[in-house]
Amino acid sequence: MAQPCKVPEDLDGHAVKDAPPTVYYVPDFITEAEEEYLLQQVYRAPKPKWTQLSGRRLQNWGGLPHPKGMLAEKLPDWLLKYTEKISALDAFAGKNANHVLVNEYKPEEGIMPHEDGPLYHPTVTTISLGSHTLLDFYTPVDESQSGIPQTEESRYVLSLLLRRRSLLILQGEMYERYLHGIRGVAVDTLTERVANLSAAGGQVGETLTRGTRVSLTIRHVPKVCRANLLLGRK
Ligand SMILES: O=C(O)CCC(=O)C(=O)O
Repeated sequence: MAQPCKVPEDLDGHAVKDAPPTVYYVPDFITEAEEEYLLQQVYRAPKPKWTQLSGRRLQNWGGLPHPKGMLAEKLPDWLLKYTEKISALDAFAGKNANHVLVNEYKPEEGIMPHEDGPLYHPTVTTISLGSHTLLDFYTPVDESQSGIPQTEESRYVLSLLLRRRSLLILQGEMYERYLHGIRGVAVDTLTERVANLSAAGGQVGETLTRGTRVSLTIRHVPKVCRANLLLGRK
């Protein structure tokens, strides 16, 4: 199979300094062979594993997150390898990643700006496969400013260019305060608002045509046991 993926010795060297704390962007976290292998595994999953949503489809691995915690299920080996590698970077403050969401976006598909919520706090990590995307960040609607129209455009803060095979780690303010989303476009134009432009090897004014992108969103979700879930206990 594929070569082992590269674990960066010093994550600090991958911090995106032009974004609020904390973003790490690791280009070429996995090799081309690993990317191909992961895509094969994603597309080998049985059809019922996919859930079609508007603008994307997804697979859920590791258990169904619930506000009280997750009834954990064993991850398949092809995902376990990556949850372990990323946990070894100490991305989850000593905890182990145990949940993976696989999202597939065709060109012109995306995801509305949203927060992931406190359950996954404080870290989300993403491996991108098959195509780049731009992940856009927004301030939340400010309820105290009800007289002023707050459009997506006026709340837009910055973007991150996620190249295929890269790893993104989001923590702290970037995770807790800002909403994130992906515009449903076929072509991205890079601007000076792309905070990791040089780390991702992009140039202002460059246009990038989207292909089908598969993202592996890897997190730690607190577990709950079935009895406690039924009794409403954590
Ligand atoms: O595909 C991505 O990189 C983002 C996915 C996401 O925001 C989500 O699943 O909540």
